[in-house]
Amino acid sequence: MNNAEAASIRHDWQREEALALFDMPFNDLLFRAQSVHRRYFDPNEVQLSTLLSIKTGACPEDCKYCPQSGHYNTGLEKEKLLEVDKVIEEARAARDSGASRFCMGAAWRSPRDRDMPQVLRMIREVKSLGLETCMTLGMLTENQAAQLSKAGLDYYNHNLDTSPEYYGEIITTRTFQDRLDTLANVRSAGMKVCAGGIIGMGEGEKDRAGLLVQLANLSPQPESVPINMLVKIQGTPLENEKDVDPFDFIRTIAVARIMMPASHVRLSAGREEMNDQMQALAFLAGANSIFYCEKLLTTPNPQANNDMTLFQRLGIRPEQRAVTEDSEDQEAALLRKVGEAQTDGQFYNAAG
Ligand code: SAM
Ligand code: DTB
Ligand code: SF4
Repeated sequence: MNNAEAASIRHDWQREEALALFDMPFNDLLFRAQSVHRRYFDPNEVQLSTLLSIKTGACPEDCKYCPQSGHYNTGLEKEKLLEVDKVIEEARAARDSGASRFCMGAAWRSPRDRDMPQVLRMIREVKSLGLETCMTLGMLTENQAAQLSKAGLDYYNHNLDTSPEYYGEIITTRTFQDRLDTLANVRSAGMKVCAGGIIGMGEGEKDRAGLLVQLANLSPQPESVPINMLVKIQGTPLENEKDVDPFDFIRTIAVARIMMPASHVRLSAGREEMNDQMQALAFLAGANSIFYCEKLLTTPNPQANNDMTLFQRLGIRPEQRAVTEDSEDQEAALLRKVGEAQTDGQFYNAAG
């Protein structure tokens, strides 16, 4: 990013301005988002992050969307903190199938001090494979954030989820301010911030605008902005929520791209419910990252082969991680994946 690009990033967004973007004609909005996107990114590159649940279920928080909350009966099988070796095995497989970042998620309100040594070992080992590291473990104290950063954690994911006004409708066991406090601790410990939200929880357009204003006005803006479409989970209070209009979801991506021009915007949960055309529109609107794994934390996600086939059809390349000795291996692995998808007959043969 050059100086002019950095200087044009704003931290004084007003909700009315964000709402005005949402209200633009769809084609005008997409054109503007794509124009911004091209000033900051290669429009044909998408970053791949693989996700692994390192501790599953029985969470004390009451997030109304979440299959892992202990407050609802979702039939989920709980799992205690995974052994480091198991995590390494999964991280190596992610690297070999072309992911550049490995994200580890735990169903905690916040990590306990006695879990920290195991968590820190995970970070060191995953990093030594040449992958970028990301964790999402709930709220962090300053001291915990410093420990994670020192072990080599590149990114911390902590979502604001929705607008400050709607937050209390979705979660009562913590406040919006608690989320902001953790994000501040992550920043001051020197880690990159991954923060976004969920669309489809019954919120209005003003809440979507309010969420994006909160994210964009963080200074610096989050490097990574996951936009999740609610995965409706039986047993949670949001199980019968109405479907999001796909165009409204795409609008949210486009507005995020315009307001946070230099951030990676991730097309996150919900891709199982999206057809290829909708995903292509999301990339056109400025999404340039996905979760690349057959399972998110507890719910299904598209198969790697299907993602590679879609990328091939759209001429999209996976973004390579910063050059390391292993990057040639990574390229070879990706070519192999594409080759496998071709032999599986997944590609449309234009030659007949
Ligand atoms: N417990 C930690 C926390 O809440 O910060 C980390 C894990 S939590 C599962 C990570 C994020 O996943 C949540 O903040 C939420 O945005 C997203 N998420 C959880 N359940 C979801 C669902 N059913 N649909 C879409 N996104 C979901
Ligand atoms: C994020 O924004 N989405 C991911 C990740 N950060 C941790 C989680 C999505 C979870 C979807 C429901 C599940 O699989 O449990
Ligand atoms: Fe727990 Fe995180 Fe799920 Fe909330 S979103 S219930 S904090 S795992």
